Amino acid sequence: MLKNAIVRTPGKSLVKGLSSAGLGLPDYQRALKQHAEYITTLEDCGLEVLVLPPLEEFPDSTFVEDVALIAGDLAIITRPGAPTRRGETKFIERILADRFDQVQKIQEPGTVEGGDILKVESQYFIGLSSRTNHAGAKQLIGILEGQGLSGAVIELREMLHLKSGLAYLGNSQLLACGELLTKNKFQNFELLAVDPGESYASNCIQVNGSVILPKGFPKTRQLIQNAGYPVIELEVTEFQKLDGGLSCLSLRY
Ligand code: CIR
Repeated sequence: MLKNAIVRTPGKSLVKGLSSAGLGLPDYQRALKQHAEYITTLEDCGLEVLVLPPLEEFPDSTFVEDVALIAGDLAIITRPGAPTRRGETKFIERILADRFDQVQKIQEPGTVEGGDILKVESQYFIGLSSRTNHAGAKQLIGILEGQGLSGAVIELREMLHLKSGLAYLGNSQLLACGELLTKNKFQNFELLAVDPGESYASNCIQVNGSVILPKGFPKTRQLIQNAGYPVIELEVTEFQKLDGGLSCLSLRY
């Protein structure tokens, strides 16, 4: 069971966030409303949510998942590949140092962003992307192995992050799209293929049995419901404009 989530309220500087989506600038007021609904939904799923204040100097800091990974009693502070995001880590480190006995950090020249890390039971898949490099993935796997866990790398060519196109639903079922449908590392899983026209919906999260899905992707909703999971739909359009989505907006543990 997941018990906690950490989120960070977007700042007004959100409009200056990194983006390749080509969907225009986010509307700040709408982003705040969508963020508030995201928090309420996590609470409805049984999580206690710690809401951190905006960090105006870091436009992408609401995507809090990218700067840390929580693995049991250990918090791992990442080292974002995006230079404009690197300074976010010291803020999350302060928060996690108060809550976790052990804190480890990805070190230069390694880069890792949390969006490239997917936990599947006691195993972690790590996407090698423009944000997460070999050195970072190697360090991360070493840290995980020190905890009796394991990690495997997945090479990405098209996606920003691994979780842009992959989600673990539970019961050995992965939701996947695009290049992730053909990776041999997923042989032991049932792959639920997201329609190419709905690829954004691959970034969904399973929280205590329910799947939280972006609103407006009916084929994916049906696919997940057919697999036996209740679906909660949430509007996240303003974060989609910045290549972000449901998983990136929280650290869940
Ligand atoms: C970025 O490019 O870093 C942000 N605009 C979006 C980050 C999305 N995070 C994620 O997929 N885990």
